Amino acid sequence: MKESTKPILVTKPFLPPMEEYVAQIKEIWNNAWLTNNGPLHNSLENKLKDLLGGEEATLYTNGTLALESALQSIGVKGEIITTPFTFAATVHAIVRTGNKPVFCDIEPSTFNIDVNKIEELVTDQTIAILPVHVFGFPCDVYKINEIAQKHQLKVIYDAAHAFGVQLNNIPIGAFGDISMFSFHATKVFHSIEGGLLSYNGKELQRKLNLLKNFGYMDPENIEIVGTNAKMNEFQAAMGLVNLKHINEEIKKRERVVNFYKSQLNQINGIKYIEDRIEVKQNHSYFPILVEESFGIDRNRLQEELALHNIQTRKYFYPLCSDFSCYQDLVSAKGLSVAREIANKVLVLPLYGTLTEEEVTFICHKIKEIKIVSEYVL
Ligand code: T4K
Repeated sequence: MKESTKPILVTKPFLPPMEEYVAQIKEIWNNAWLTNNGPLHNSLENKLKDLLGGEEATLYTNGTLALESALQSIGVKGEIITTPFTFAATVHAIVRTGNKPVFCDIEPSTFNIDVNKIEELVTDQTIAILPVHVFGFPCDVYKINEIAQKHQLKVIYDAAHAFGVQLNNIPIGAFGDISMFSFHATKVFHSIEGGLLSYNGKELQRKLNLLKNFGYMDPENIEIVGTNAKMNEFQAAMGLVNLKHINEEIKKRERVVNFYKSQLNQINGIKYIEDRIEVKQNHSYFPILVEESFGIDRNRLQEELALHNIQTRKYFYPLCSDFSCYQDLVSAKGLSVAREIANKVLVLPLYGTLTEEEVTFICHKIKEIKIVSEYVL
């Protein structure tokens, strides 16, 4: 099989036809309004409100600041139970808002927080649970809701990967108190950089709008200690244009994922997360597990694939709990399932324009690497 001359990247941002973006940003020149809740920002916010599940939606310049605002909006500080199997931003948001992260192990079938291990971590300091719908696979939102009700905790979902995901025909942002979506360039839906909180209630909306704009009521009144987390008009323009293409992009990704599965299911030692009938997925990432029976470990497979110009990522290795800034926390110990998954996981290239030839090439190389390793051993 012919080698790839260009690197196959782990992800490629979706880019709409350039003329569509140019037409959209012409409006910015007409309006002479660049940021601070401009017309494109407001239009995008309204459109997304109806899609993501909450009654209200607030746009941000990125997902990290959105998550920080969500945590600040709780109004008290304390311990927040979260997963170690996530991007650093999840845990940083907890600490940067003056709270303490408490790591909970994950479950092997979804890589999400293990709902059977949350309650043993609840103390009188606990204020919230911050689960992540990692790779867009939904958490057990019903059980999490039950635990939160019982202990009077807030539930803030990190739904950074979960744009467009539905559970039992309900948009994923309808669950919990607040859900944060990331619109970073590498996400299924993006606005170059961007983020959004989906939630219910006008009072919370008022608070979040203050938090993202310096706490600014009017030129002479600052009510709370806010930040600057506003999405600008160029970002909103990209979001508006990309929104027109999102359904098609998700369909294309679904085809790529199904094609991967049809080839990988013949390889002993490669596992992937199975589809669930009640979940409408967005195919944001394609993580596989490299089991012992594959013959070589995940790191070797990644190195070998790189020699053939195939870029993969060890999302999420190391665990957040193993970063030097978090490893001394009591809850950073143990976490045996998360540790095992982090040691086996490999995210394969996935984007709408990835061709069947490229997927065939990647799968062929995985098979070839396995055969050679068996021969050498
Ligand atoms: N919570 C979770 C669970 C998250 O995963 C994230 C972000 C957040 C919170 C925070 O949301 P934001 O504040 O970011 O909105 C990337 C992203 O920067 C980050 O947004 C994302 N998660 C994380 C999982 O991945 P890197 O350092 O791995 O990305 P990078 O630059 O190596 O790019 C990945 C691939 O994409 C490469 O093959 C190159 C390609 N690429 C990338 C960009 C930016 C392009 O081809 N073009 C591009 O413009 O972090």
